[in-house]
Amino acid sequence: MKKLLRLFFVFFISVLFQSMAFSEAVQPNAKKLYKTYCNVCHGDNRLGGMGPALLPQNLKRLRQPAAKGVIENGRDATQMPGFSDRLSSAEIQSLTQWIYSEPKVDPKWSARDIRQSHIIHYPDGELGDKPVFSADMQNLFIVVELGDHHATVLDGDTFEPIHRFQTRFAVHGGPKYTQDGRYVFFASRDGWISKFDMYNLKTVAEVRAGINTRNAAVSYDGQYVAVGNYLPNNLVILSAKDLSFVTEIKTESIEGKKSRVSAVYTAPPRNSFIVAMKDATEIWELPYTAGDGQFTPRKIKTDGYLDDFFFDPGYKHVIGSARNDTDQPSGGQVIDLDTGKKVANLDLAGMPHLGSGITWLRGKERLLATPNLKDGVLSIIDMNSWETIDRIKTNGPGFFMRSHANSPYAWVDVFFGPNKDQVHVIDKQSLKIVKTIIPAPGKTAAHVEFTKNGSHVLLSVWDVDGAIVVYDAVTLKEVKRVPMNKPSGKYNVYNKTHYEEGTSH
Ligand code: DHE
Repeated sequence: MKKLLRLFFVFFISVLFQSMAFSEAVQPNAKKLYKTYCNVCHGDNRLGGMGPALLPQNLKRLRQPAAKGVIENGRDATQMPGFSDRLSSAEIQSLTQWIYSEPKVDPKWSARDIRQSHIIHYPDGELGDKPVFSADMQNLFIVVELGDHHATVLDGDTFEPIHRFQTRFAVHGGPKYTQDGRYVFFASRDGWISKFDMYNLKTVAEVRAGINTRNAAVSYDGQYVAVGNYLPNNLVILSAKDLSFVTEIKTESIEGKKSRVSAVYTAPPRNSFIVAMKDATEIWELPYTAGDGQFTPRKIKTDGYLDDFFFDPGYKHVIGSARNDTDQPSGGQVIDLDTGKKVANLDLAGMPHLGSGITWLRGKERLLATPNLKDGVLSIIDMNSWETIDRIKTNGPGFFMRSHANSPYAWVDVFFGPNKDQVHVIDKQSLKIVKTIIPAPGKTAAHVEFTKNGSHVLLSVWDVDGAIVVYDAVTLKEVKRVPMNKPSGKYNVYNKTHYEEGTSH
């Protein structure tokens, strides 16, 4: 009997080892692989380092098969090497699955972490106070090139690049200028905030303010940078002088429920930041001139979620809409920021992208136009009555919209679908599409910005083999093509710092 038991034990152990060896081959230890191959660049706990954070929240814009391809073959024009010579396909698959899995404990990014990440490349006062090149400093553009994570400073008169420099990985949202146009602040999806000196063409300071960041805003008085984070759930206030940490405001609703921040904006006439919440039915206003360093939020209760914002020119009203919120009575709401009360519901088509909205005058009426991410429809709203006065049919859902007070036209792209290479030009008075431009057949054409005086329009061919295409804003004829690597947004100093009605703020 003892012999039989011993035999059974040996058999059991060998089966166990075999099955362990099998499961090891099929499901290699991703955590161990990460430590060996990824940790050095992507940081402890997948929080990012030289490379981006590898958490589901940060990777949602990259599909799993594409991520697997990056691990196999590397990513062009970055430090990311391919691992197919060292890792088996099963190991790469396992790593891919793991980086898309939720971490066991919520990642933390404390004030201490922020302080420790702070880098001052050039202390205040070390660089000269005069531009190191000659150009109209008000007519410069920053063009973000997503293809290889660079940005280009472009002369808005000659359309010649002046300087090209590396940004952090995946800059998102508009870089924000100080009022004099000397400095510009970038936010990356991984939470890095960079301060760039336009006079000296140098990145002067950087800090990691979060793990998964939405965007940043600069106070009108140039004192503070506010950073809105998904992860952790907070707003971080930095000094605009050197990006040093000032304070953190945990984003908890009136009922004490944690919320991600959808976006933060500056409201110049109000001397405050306005904050959109992802998980709370509230809007926050954060005055920044109280001088007590407290940044106490005024929490305005709203009727439903509002996570995408637009403001009227006087910043009296915020116009908000929710993404994927089917309970919403209509596409959007108008809230009076003084009273905190809703003054109107908006009838908006599809999934509005109010952040890309613009306004213009038609006769005496001020109109608001907003594209939407789901349907090929542009909603036109009278900002006096808040009625939708027109719906312009486009050849597909659009992402960005632009005009200029000096231009008779508004431009909107067709970002999604088979017509993604098209951009419509709309007459602002008749509300008719007068021309559809295809700058590069088959390649996405998106995001325009006007020059300072509105004479020219710069459009992105959103491709690694892409370009900025310059058009005469009146004749709509192409003037120049500047090759660029997946240029996304472009930002004119004058238009941004003067809150031009045809551009985003
Ligand atoms: Fe953006 C601006 C939110 C996806 C490119 N985008 C913004 C802003 C917000 C926002 C709140 C305003 C911030 C600012 O400028 O301060 N974006 C969102 C989303 O919620 C969404 C739909 C999903 C997400 O993943 O976050 C989204 N955005 C994208 C993209 O896929 C784009 C096309 C490519 C990318 O970079 O990821 C993209 N977003 C942009 C750009 C701006 C922007 C270029 C600046 C617009 C401007 O001209 O001001």
